[in-house]
Amino acid sequence: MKELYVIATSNPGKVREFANLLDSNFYETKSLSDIDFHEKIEETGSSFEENAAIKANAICNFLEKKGIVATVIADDSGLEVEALNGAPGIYSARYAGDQASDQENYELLLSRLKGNLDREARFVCVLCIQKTKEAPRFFEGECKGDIIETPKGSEGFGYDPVFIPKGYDRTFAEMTLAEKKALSHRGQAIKKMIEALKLSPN
Ligand code: ITT
Repeated sequence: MKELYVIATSNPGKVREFANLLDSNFYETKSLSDIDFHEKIEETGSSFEENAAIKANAICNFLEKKGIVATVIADDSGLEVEALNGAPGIYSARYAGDQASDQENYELLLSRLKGNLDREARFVCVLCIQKTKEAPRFFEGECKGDIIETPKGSEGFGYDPVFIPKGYDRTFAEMTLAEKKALSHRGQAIKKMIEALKLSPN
């Protein structure tokens, strides 16, 4: 029987980046809607790691109650901007308010950086992988870059239109999914997880 993996995110942008993660000959992969999980998980932690663990744990408990044995992969991520002392950080998804859109979030960021010549930033992603009843494991990835002044591109999600990775001249929102994955914080964390756990990627 194939091992079941649940990708514990309700962010459609992340879902796209996790799609086809594992070899379907060996694993069955499900999303939160596939397992009928529609609740909001409160992210009350004070680090990416804590929040990733909270999400993985919530889904593990949900699966356990249903008697389903699975491995859960949760992602907590965000953008740390040097000139803003690491903000928005763990608050990236709700920088401009609880219901804020991606555009409202990056516009607030651009307004806070207006006139500032220091544009250095990094994306961080912490994955928490947890099998029902087992201890969680964590994998972290980062991607350094700069915040531009005017948004560019329509791919990706979140702060992608304002972030150019170091050594490149296009934003993440101007890259294909494959190009972004090769460079991104999420791509790096996924690579570490696959290597450490000897998983078979797609
Ligand atoms: P889940 O908790 O359901 O996974 P979320 O969007 O609330 O979804 P986070 O709490 O981890 O997830 O917040 C991550 C935010 O950081 C995300 O909403 C974006 O604003 C930003 N972010 C993370 N990774 C990004 C990426 O690859 N490109 C652009 N923005 C990103």
